[in-house]
Amino acid sequence: MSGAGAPAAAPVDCSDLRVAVVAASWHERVMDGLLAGAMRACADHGVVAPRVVRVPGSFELPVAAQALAAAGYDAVVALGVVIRGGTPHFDYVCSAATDGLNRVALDHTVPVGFGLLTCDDEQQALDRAGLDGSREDKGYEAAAAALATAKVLAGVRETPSAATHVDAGAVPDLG
Ligand code: DLZ
Repeated sequence: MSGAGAPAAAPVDCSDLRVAVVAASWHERVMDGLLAGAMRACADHGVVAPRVVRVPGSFELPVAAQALAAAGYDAVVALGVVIRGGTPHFDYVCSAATDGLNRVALDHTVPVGFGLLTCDDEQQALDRAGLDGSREDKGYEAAAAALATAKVLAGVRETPSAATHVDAGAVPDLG
């Protein structure tokens, strides 16, 4: 999967949202970049004092995300880096983290930003970490996606049946 095709969206005001970031601790330099990117996204969207929780590894991200969702946060951003080694361990950690985070989002109807890098080597991770010289800023992207989705969900809850958006390709209701 390449980063091409990502939407260019202006930050929306999220100053009314409670936001938590859960970050694993393996691969410190990459994690520092991801966490800084997520915090930059929160600031750009007006989030006040996002809560940051650290866990040991990416395998632990879902249980912490679940606790944060259950505690009432409107959006959770999950950050981690898993680097492929010589055994199938990589696949187990990646799929447990991915499936677990998705389950938290669906069970709690809370967006969980997916800032988990699953890389063949450290250079691939550095390229995506939002550091000087990185090509991409996945921590920022994951946080921005969670915040934008939280605003969408808030709008759905406020006006569950309103037709508030018709895009250019939509067929008008003539009835
Ligand atoms: C054990 C392990 C390994 C080998 N590699 C990584 C990694 O690259 N990134 C990461 O976030 N965590 C790794 N872990 C730790 C597991 O995620 C988990 O913390 C341990 O298996 C303990 O449950």
